[in-house]
Amino acid sequence: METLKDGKEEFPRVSVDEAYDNLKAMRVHGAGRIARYAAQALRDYASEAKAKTSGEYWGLVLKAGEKLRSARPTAVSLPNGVNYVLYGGRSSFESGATVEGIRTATVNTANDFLTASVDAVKLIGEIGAKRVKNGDTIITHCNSEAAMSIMKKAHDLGKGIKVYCDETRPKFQGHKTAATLAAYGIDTTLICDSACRMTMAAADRAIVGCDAITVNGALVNKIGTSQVATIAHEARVNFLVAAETYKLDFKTLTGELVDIEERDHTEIASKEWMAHNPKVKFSNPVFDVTPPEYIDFYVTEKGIVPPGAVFSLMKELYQYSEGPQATQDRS
Ligand code: RUB
Repeated sequence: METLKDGKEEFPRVSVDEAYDNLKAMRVHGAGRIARYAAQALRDYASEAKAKTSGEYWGLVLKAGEKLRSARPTAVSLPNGVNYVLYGGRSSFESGATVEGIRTATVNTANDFLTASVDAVKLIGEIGAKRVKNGDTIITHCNSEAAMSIMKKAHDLGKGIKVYCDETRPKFQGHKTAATLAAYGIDTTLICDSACRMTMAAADRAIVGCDAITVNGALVNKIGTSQVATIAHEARVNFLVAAETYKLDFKTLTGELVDIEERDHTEIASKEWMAHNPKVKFSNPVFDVTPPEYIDFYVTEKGIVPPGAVFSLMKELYQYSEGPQATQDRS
């Protein structure tokens, strides 16, 4: 999906239904981007929805938010982004505002989120690049804007880094990462996922992105990330995770688990092959969990966070979160 070139909006304007379809089909992917895409679609819907009463209007906006939230289950950035947008409108609705008042509050909060999300990626780059040494060889997995922000900034600082990108089956997001980094002028090599252990011998650091952070400091990210982390651990290679704080999964505070998305099996075998091999079963989980022991630290827009400090950070930020947890007793 192309971004708009006018410098104002990251994504073309779409209806909520189109946004849902594009998210589901992964025409827009990556945790930060899907959050901003949904926030922008919800903002545009809220800016135009027609209703006679504030109750009716708010009901429509909530329903649109619900639909967007349900497009992909694992990346918590999606519900967190949508809930952030709804937070502004809800406060306004609950204080008895008119349709126009709620509309303005919702649109403004959405714009705040979009700006904060883009700023966070930039800040993560600045903070993370300080942890990269001159001449480092880095391994990355999948396609993370936040992880690439660190690598780009390290390159800008003249650190002369080299990057190996895992291809990241089954959807090959690593190709996109390799193309982006090479176009940026970084010395980039694409490897197949199975070459990760062989390549790790030459690496100084692994840097990956994040779809969700659980209360115990574990990372949920694209399938294969935990293999990279295990291999980095074995080779005593520094493993860091670039993550905006809206990837904290607050529901894990109360013991809920992160739902791992299972996608269509045609992503791993063609229909024809399946028809020829009717006895073969398929499994296509697209995210996995890396235990906190294998993570050196998270790089967030608020600074470096070791996995053991995630609980404290969640507690600190909890009061600002919105969504199912916002209706729970916070005492
Ligand atoms: C993308 C993926 C990325 C994270 C972080 O998965 O796992 O590493 O989303 O990306 P998918 P970012 O392609 O299935 O969405 O740093 O851009 O938020």
